[in-house]
Amino acid sequence: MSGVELPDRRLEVQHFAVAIAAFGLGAAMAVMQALSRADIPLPMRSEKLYYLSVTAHGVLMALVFTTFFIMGLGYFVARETLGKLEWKGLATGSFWLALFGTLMTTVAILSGTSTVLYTFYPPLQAHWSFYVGATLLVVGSWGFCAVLIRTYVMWRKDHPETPTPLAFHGMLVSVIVWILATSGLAVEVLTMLVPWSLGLIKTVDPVIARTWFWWFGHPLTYFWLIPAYVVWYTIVPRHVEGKLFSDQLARVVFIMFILFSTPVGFHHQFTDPGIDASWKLVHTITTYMILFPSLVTAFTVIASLEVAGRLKGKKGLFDWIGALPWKDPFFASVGLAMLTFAVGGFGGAINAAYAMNAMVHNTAWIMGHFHLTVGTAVALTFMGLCYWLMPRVLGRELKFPKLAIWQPYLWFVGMTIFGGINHVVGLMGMPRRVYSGKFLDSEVAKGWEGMTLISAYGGVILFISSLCFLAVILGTWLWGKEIAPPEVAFSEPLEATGKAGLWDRFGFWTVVAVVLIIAAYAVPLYDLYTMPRFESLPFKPF
Ligand code: HAS
Ligand code: CU
Repeated sequence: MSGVELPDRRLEVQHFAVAIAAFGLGAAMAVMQALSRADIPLPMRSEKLYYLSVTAHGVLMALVFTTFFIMGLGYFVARETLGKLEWKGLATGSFWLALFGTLMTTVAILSGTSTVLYTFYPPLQAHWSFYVGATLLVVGSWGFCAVLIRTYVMWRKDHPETPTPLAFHGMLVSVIVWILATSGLAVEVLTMLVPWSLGLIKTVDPVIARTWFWWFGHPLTYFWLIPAYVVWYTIVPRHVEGKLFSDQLARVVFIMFILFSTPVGFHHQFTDPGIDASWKLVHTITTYMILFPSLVTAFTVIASLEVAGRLKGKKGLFDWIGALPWKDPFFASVGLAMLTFAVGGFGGAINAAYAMNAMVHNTAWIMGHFHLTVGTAVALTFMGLCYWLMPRVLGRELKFPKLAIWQPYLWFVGMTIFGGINHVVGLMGMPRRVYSGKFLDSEVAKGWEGMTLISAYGGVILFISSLCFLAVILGTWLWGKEIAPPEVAFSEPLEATGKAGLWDRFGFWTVVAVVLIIAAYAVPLYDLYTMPRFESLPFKPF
């Protein structure tokens, strides 16, 4: 024992542990899926098992790994920047509730009764415990939101003039986006899916359910992304011995996410009937608004990295790039996540264009898109952050440092192959969510058959990368040498912000966001509920 007294981090560690366990399980399923799509004969390979696995993979990675990781990070940032956490009992209770819900949903999936994929679109119907478990996970996450808001309100009372510490500013925005998003999910699950799965109502309307789902589904992606941006803005510049290029720009970016994350859901429903084209256009315009803060982020983070190089004396046009610590596992993860996001984000702009969306919707392209965005920009940032967090939170030196440095590069290569190929075969017409790339031996499938094999190789590289990550995490946790935890320090901006101002008025921006959501959704939802509709009975293919 090094004799260093560590602060109590049980809450954060519990959250990270659940997140990483979900990641490990999700990764094991992913590699089987990639091989199955390439028609490699696996033992017990079947359609039933494939779709069960895709459901588990999507739920564990996209909903469980992310949510628990973000909650853990939120508590960590709150404690480090505001000095303490209020309502700790609620935080602990919410953790157990969310974990209970997660287990309930996972058991429902693994039992084979809830093969509905991570979007759980009706008329596919799951066992009621799938929906109730997911609800408990969300209710648990609301407890987390309440704790962060309460902590902020109490801190603000004592610091009326201080600008919100930027890292917390970002996490609070993520919380607000989550509350706005999950309000739509609550309507879908509580008024439609739960009563339907319990047999209290016989039918549901798939388009109305999808509309509520995408009210939730798009801001969900920013609930994942914003914490990654918190890392890019407030931890990385400091870590590479640079400075944040502009504190003000970062604050504006986060506030724009409150405003424009939610009123955009129809860009997932361009091909859905019953929604007037003019409303799809409105959501397209807001979608292009929400591209803007990411473009600003690209500018600010690149400028901050350049500042780091300049401070080290680099004077050339690009030599500052080589001066960045590419052999440091944390920086390499984030740097590669950023590079990948430049491509994934560009793909997002293509998806958002009505005419181009028609070419890529429901094809493998979409899989490619979200594996570059959530699967790399976000997930690789979170994995890299673990390398930064573990010495600070556990007071242990990273075990297997060589594996830690290889891991992000393997992920990057694996995902470039997997994501790249899926973009290409998507353009050739390969649908998403298919069990076999042969697609019932159809003629058109011959064009992409060999390529699904290459994408499966990408999947195997990703799996090896996941194993490296898990080995470093477990090794460090169990056997890492005890050290005095390094300092937790956030980036300094080139120019400090003076006093709290417009960008700290979170309540006001939330009200504006609610007005925008009502403007984007009230009329189309009214139309959907009042036009003659055809509801559907449940459908269980397996
Ligand atoms: Fe998306 C579908 C549009 C971003 C996730 N998206 C999905 C789905 C998921 C998802 C999961 O308009 C599938 C849902 C399903 O199952 O059906 N997406 C966008 C747009 C953006 C976008 C406009 N998506 C994301 C992010 C996600 C995510 C972020 C997760 C985290 N997406 C769509 C649309 C669909 C869609 C349609 C529906 C398609 C359909 O038909 O089904 C934008 O937010 C993207 C903005 C990003 C940028 C990139 C900025 C670059 C940065 C990095 C800079 C650093 C560099 C390197 C270059 C403009 C910030 C630095 C240099 C060094 C030296 C290191
Ligand atoms: Cu979206």
